[in-house]
Amino acid sequence: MDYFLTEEQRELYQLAIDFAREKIAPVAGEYDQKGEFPWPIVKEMARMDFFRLWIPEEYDGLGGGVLDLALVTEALSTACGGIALALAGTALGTFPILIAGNDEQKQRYLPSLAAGESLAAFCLTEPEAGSDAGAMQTTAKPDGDHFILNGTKHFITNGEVANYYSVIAITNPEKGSRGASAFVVEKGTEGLIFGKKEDKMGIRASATSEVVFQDCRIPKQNLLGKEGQGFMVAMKTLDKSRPGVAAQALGIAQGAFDHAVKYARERVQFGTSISSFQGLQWMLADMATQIEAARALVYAAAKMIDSGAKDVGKESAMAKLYASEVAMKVTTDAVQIFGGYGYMKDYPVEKFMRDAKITQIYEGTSQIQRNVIARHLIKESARQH
Ligand code: COS
Repeated sequence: MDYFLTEEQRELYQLAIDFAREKIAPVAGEYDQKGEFPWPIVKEMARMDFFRLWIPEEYDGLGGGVLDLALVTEALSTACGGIALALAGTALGTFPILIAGNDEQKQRYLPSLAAGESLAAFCLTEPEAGSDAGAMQTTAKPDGDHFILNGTKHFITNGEVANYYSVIAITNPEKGSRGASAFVVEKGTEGLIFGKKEDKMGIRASATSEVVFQDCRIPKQNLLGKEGQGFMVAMKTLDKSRPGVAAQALGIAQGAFDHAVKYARERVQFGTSISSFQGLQWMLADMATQIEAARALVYAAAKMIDSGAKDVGKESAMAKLYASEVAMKVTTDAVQIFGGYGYMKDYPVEKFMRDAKITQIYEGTSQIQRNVIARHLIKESARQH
């Protein structure tokens, strides 16, 4: 389908697809099996300038937007959603700096992130604050020219491998989530400790770990925006990043579909290619249609964000909800088309199915996306009537 992308965007997508085929696909299985962070591929992605995409030109970026990032994330995810996450997770960690950082902070952090010399992570989730992000307990106490952070963030993408951590912590406990503030904590700061490294079902090439703050003292200059704006910064970050998860889901679905359709052509049962059976044809037709519908929603949400639209929460949540549900459905159907072979690790589709599952969970579960969408719908209706 034609989404009327610019010539540059088509080239960018093709570049990333070629990269995915040549550099990621051959090693995706090995990284998945070992659960290892793909440093050599990350270095190559940096050489391809993928980390510059969403960073403004004045900070050594390419000045692109969420759509550019989505195109590359989708393309890389057709080979491995876990490896693509090194990039998308860094974008997520960078967004609070872009949203709330001052020029000095941007100058300090963005150029090395743009070059891919540093990676970023976003620290919001805690053991007791997942969907209810406002229930976070990590504190940042003012102390002269510093804040002292204490608490545990967990399930942090790029945990341990990142150099800069965008952290949301409570500065005014009396105000609950309205008393949260956003900070950057640099790797190497005393009291920034990496805890348990998670052993995951899917996206196993992505590093996920606990990030613990123990009397972690950071300068006041590391506060992003104003005190009390942290929850708002977190929500705006998620509004901007959810189309990226949707793009990851889309790529995973596309990758699984490509394998499934090829297999359906080649596999012979009852003396003929299984692709000649109508039951299977209808599955393929539904999978392709769902993928295309997800793509339309993801690109539209990304374009809306890039246009500077003020409130993108609903569209962003819709894209993430729909694309992640499609990813789960399509990858499950791909395993079904492969039959018993699909269930075996010798074939690629079971990995796509494992990788798809997280897209329905992180950066807000499908249930939370529905809550966000419904809140917007009800507010819009109240405004109209
Ligand atoms: N943009 C800007 N501000 C926002 C916002 C958004 N998208 N969403 C909420 N806010 C503001 C509200 O306007 C409100 O501000 P005021 O106090 O000034 O009115 C404040 O934030 C609190 O909002 P709300 O009362 O709606 O927050 P809730 O605690 O009810 O939580 C949900 C809302 C459930 C949507 C939020 O907790 C959420 O997104 N949870 C999922 C978190 C998540 O995705 N976690 C995954 C890990 S991150 S990788």
